[in-house]
Amino acid sequence: MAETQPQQQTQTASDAAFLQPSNYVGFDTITTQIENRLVKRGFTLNVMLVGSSGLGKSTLINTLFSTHLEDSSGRNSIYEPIERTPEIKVTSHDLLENNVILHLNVIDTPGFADQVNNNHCWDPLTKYIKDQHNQYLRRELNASREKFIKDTRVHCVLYFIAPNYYGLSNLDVQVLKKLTEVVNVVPVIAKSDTLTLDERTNLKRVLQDQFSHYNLKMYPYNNQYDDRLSSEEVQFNKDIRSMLPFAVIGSEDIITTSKGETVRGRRTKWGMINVEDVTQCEFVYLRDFLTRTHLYDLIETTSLQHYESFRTKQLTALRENVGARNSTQSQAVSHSQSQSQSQSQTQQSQSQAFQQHH
Ligand SMILES: Nc1nc2c(ncn2[C@@H]2O[C@H](COP(=O)(O)OP(=O)(O)O)[C@@H](O)[C@H]2O)c(=O)[nH]1
Ligand SMILES: [Mg+2]
Repeated sequence: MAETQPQQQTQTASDAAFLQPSNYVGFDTITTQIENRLVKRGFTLNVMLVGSSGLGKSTLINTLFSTHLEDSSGRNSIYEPIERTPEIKVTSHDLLENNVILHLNVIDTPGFADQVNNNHCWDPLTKYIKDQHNQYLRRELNASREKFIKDTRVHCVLYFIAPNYYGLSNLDVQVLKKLTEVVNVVPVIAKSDTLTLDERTNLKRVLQDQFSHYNLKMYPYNNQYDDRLSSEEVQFNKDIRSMLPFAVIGSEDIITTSKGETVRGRRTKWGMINVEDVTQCEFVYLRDFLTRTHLYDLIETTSLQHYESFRTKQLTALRENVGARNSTQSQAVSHSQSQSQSQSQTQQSQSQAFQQHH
């Protein structure tokens, strides 16, 4: 009995407050146990692609996951119609890497600036995002709740900015304002091979200024006081924010270099671009950030921040509605009670009058 009793040890300042068992108990394996469960279930990531038609949305998502997930709209002849996404389209894929299953849902959206009047063209997007939150909330509040609620909430919006010299258009600003309020938005400069290095640096600076001028909060957020994050993570997020938007190039083609290496890239008249070369574009930074360092944080932030604020608003509104309904009902009841009281008083006086009369 005495050997198994945990005893207090003061090893370092940080674990001074913890009791350390004198023998190995094994509860440290809980991390492996959790990992096994999670790996068995797999992870779900829902990525929404937003930007004008032809900015390379489909190509980039295929490049990111090294898989052909979406058809790109490149044409082989002028007679082929230009493919446009007329409505929100969700495609689902199960990817497997070293035993880990990723249920990836790609939400393709109608291109912006495709219409003559682009007013409120963001409505279907914000509606889709809110509808997914709503569905999740309903499932959560169900009396017979599912063991694992299917997660269709959008974890990340990849927002494609055209490679121009002036930065965000008015439409971009309006759309980004709406989106950044309800979802994690990661901005990218599309087709950055069309910009010279100076133009790219300049455009990045303009965009950074516009983000702060219009107060557009891009992901990762400045969660300095978030106790989930270590100081290194806070610093890392700060470094990433200073790099936004990532200047990317997408390609589905595998090409062979003069040295005989096969790389993912674009062959042009004047040479070739290796998409995975960090001296040529920031695609690798984006991929590492989305898949290797922040994949779980995107999912968690969606749940703890965006969904939570939606949930709070909905439940508060519901409570207020119920409260208002109850108070009208109780007013109605008290009104009918006072009516019946006055009726009984009248009856009483009538019966007194009746008795006096007889
Ligand atoms: N120069 C260049 N062209 C690209 C890039 N990404 C895609 N494209 C081309 O742009 C065209 C439209 O791409 P697509 O992915 O269908 O655009 P989406 O309409 O936004 O989905 C295709 O011909 C692609 O090959 C890029 O980074 N640079
Ligand atoms: Mg497309």
